[in-house]
Amino acid sequence: MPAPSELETLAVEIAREAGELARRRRTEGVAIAATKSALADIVTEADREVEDLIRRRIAEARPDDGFLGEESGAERGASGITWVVDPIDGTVNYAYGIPVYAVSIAAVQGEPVAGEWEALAGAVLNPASGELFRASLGGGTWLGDVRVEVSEVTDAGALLGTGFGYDPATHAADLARVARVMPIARDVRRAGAAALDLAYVAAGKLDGYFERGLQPWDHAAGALLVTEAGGRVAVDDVDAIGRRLVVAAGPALFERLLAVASD
Ligand code: LIP
Repeated sequence: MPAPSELETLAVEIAREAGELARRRRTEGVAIAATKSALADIVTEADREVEDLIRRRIAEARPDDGFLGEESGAERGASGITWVVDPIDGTVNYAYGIPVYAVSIAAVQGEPVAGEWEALAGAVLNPASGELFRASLGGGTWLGDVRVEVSEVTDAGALLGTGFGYDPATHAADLARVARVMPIARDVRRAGAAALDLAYVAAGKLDGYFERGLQPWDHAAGALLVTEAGGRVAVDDVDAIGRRLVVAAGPALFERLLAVASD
């Protein structure tokens, strides 16, 4: 089994190349390729092209590993390691030209199922800002070459990130969740890219994050960033229609946030 640090180095190298492709395609103009779970759930040609690049680079470097990608699906490997990839997290931002999107790459071991795997390494890169968050199991979380840690919440309340599902039918429950959380918040941010929201919790740029409805590739890398930065992440709560609640925060806030965000 390779050292987590080796997997982190590979994730960072591929994220950089994939991020440059995504950034370049954005400057050339973005074409919507299709809609998926709902009209608002779009995929661009760049999503597909970036994931193809990531998948090829991983296969070249580690041909026996498995792959689980947002756009091209799952393929089991023989090594016990699976790469969980969102080529462009924050796709709607990307399509609108809002510079808040990320390449998210995680290497996990065990069953490639959220809540069952053990994350070994992860990289989350915003190609528009150049912010590169990276972590490996036991190696801490880094923003570039600066080690980062989750925040300590102040008396002013918590600055929280969240998000809403693509299906309008889920928005009433999403808004009710925000209403339940507000009493412990100083404010809420809805940036539109879960991987970056989680990276921001890891770096203390948000005090916490909560969202129901994320896919495994949205949170695989970001959750490791948070735990390696001293934070806690919950992913086990799945509702009756299969929407997973993800909650992340530093130790001082986590239990309170989990209690009010849960439904
Ligand atoms: C998105 C997440 C975002 C969430 C959206 C969507 P995508 O991922 O990053 O936090 O609110 O519904 O899941 O679709 O851009 O990869």
